[in-house]
Amino acid sequence: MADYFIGNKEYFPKIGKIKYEGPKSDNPLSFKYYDPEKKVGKKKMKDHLRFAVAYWHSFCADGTDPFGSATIPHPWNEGKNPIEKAENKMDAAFEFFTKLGAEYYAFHDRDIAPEGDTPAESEANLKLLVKKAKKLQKATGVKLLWGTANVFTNPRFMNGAATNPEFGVVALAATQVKAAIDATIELGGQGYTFWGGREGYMSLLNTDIKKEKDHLAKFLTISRDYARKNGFKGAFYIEPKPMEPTKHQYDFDVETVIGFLRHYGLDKDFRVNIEANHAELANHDFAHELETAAVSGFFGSVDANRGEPRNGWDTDQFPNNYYEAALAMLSIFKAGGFTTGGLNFDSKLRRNSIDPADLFLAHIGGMDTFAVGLEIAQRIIDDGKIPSFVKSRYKSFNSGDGAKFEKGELTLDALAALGTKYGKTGHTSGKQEYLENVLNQYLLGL
Ligand code: XUL
Ligand code: CO
Repeated sequence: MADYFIGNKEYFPKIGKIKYEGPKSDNPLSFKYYDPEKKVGKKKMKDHLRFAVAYWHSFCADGTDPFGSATIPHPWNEGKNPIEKAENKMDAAFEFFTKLGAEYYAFHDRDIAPEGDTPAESEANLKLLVKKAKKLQKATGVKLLWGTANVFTNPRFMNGAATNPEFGVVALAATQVKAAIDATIELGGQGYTFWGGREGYMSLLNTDIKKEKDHLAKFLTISRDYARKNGFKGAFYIEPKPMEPTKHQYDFDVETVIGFLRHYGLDKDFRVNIEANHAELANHDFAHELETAAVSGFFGSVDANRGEPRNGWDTDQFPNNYYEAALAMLSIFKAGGFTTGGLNFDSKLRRNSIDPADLFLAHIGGMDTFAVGLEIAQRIIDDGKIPSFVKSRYKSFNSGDGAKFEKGELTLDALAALGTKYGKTGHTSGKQEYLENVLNQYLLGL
C-alpha cells in the first residue's frame, strides 16, 4: 500500500490500489468493467476515457447544503495554517488519484490554494501550491486535464465576474484568471476552462445584456491572447449551463455557445466542456449536447456526472446510467474521441456518504459506467446495424435530384416542380423501436 502514497501521511490507509477484478468480483473496491489496459477498437480503455478527478468536489466539498453544515470529514484539513492545510489536501488528493488509477485531475485556483488578503498574496499562495503540484505530478505521473479560476464564490462576484457592471470587479477577476492560466501552463495543463457561474442575470430591470455579452467576449479574447503569448498550446473550454446560480446564464447550452463564439470570432481556439447535469437543466439529453458539439467541430471535454430529473437542479451525482453512457460515448466517437479533453468527474458524494471509502466507491461506479458505455459504443460501430440504418435513411440524397439539392443546384422552383412530380412519398418507417431493441440487445449481451 505504501507504494501508492508519496506525502508525509497516508490519508486512506485502509485502501490500496484499485484493480480490475471483473464483473463477478465481490470486492466493492475493485473495477468490474474498467480494465485500463484492455484494448477497445484501436486504443486502450484508459486512453479512450481519460478519467479526471475534480479537486473541488472530492477534496473541498464537505457535504454542506443550504440547510445544514459539513458532514464529510476531511482529515487533510488539519494543519497549523491555511497553507499547511492546502499542502495536506494536495498530498491526500494525489494519494487518491494514484490509488484510484485516474491519470488526470482538474482544479480551480481556490481549490488548491487559499485566497490571501490581496490579489498579490493570493497569487503567491497559488504559486507555492503549484510548485508542490508539479513535484507530485512528476512523482506520480498524474497530469492536469484543465485548470480554471473560481470567479463566482467571493461576494465581490455577486453581480458577475467578466460581466460585472463594475469595471473594478472585472479587473479583479482578471487577476485570478491570469494567475490560473499561469498555473495551468506551469503544470502542463491540456485545457483551460471558463465556466461562467455568475455570467448571466437575475433581472432584466437592472441588466444591459448587450454590454455584458460584449464584455464577456472581450475578457475571453484577452485571456486567450495572454495564454497563447505565454506558450499555452492547449484548448480553451466554455462550459455551458443554462441557469444556477443566475436565473439565466449567457452560456446556456452548446448551440448558444457556438453561436456566441462564432459571433465574436473565438471559434478557432474555444471548444465546449459539456456537463451531463447542465445538459439536463437545459432540457437536453447529454448525448444531444455532445452530438451538437461533435457535428460542428466544437467538442472539447466532458464533466461526467448526472442530475436527478425530479429535482431540477445541479445535484452533481456520480454517473451510473449505462444507457446514457453508451449514447454519450457514441457521440464522443463521432467527434473523433478525446484529444485534449477527458471525462472529468464533476460529481460529489451525497451529504450522508461519510465513510472514507465512499469517495473511491463513487469513482469506481462512474468509471465502470463509462467503461461499459465505451464497449457498447464500440459494439454499435463494429456491428454496424445502427450506423448503416442512419446512412440508408438519407440515401435519396446520394444521387440524382437529391444530390443536386445538396450541391445547391436546385432553385426552389425546380425543387417544387420535382415535388409535384413525386406526388405521394415519405411513408417510410423511422424504426425507432427496432433500433432501441438493437441497443438493448448490446447492453444485455455484455
Ligand atoms: C458548476 C460546474 C463547475 C465547473 C468549473 O456547475 O460545473 O464546477 O465545472 O467551474
Ligand atoms: Co462542471
